[in-house]
Amino acid sequence: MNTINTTHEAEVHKGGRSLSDEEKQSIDINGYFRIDNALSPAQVVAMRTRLQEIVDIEGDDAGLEVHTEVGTDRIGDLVNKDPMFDICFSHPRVLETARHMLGNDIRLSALNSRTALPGYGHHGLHADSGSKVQPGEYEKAMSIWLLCDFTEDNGPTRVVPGSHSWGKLAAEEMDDPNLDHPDQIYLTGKAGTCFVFNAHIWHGGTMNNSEEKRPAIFAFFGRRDVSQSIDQKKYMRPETYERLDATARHMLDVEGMTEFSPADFDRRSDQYKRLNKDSAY
Ligand SMILES: O=C(O)CCC(=O)C(=O)O
Repeated sequence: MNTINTTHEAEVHKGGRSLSDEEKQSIDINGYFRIDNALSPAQVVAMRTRLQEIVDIEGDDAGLEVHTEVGTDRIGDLVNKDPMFDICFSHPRVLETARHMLGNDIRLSALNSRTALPGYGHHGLHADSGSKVQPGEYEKAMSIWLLCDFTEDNGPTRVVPGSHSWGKLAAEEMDDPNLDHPDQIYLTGKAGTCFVFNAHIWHGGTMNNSEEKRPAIFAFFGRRDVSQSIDQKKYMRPETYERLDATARHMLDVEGMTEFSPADFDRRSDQYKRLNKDSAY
């Protein structure tokens, strides 16, 4: 038995029961899976509060590591911004689901947040991997962590069940991927729920028609032979590295680091100091 399998079994054990055959079959067919109570109510409140603090501190720099988008608050690289987010890349059932989709040898690709502001948030249907893959050759899996209840009104994520296995892109198949797909469903659920979905599934944000923000964290996983959205080694801060255990370092693929290059990130180092100064964690 190799290290990865041993780690995997330990994680499953810590997290209680592992996926049943029925659950695995549903994941294979539908391309997504719901995990209730992945976060406690206290974690939800703490994360929501911290995301807002980070957005306020980062200002116009927020999201620059990955992507910015009008009408949303996006934050990149949450790995290095507060340890409270570590659960999003270490939750046993989430990892087991991602491994069921991709195979055992996975790593974190990126850990970001996206908060749809009132009146915004709609996306065209898309896959988070630009390439068309055949069933069983899946490269990436996404997990979305609900930091408020997702209702039909406040901009829940939509997915087209089964589309991960079609080997086709929404942009090629639909006249207008911004429109509804006849088979789409909304991923609604209580705050603290985590949906894990095959990143090849056609999905997208929807319009937040409520008066409140719709915050969520996205932990993106990929096969280890596929490039990361954020090169975790380049972004790794020495203090983050220190606190991560061997399993977490393996998940981020940053094991054995002896040199860090904060010079590359001078512009941001003050920002990181400010982020960490008042952290209660
Ligand atoms: O925020 C959402 O509901 C979906 C986000 C999404 O699909 C994306 O950022 O690619």
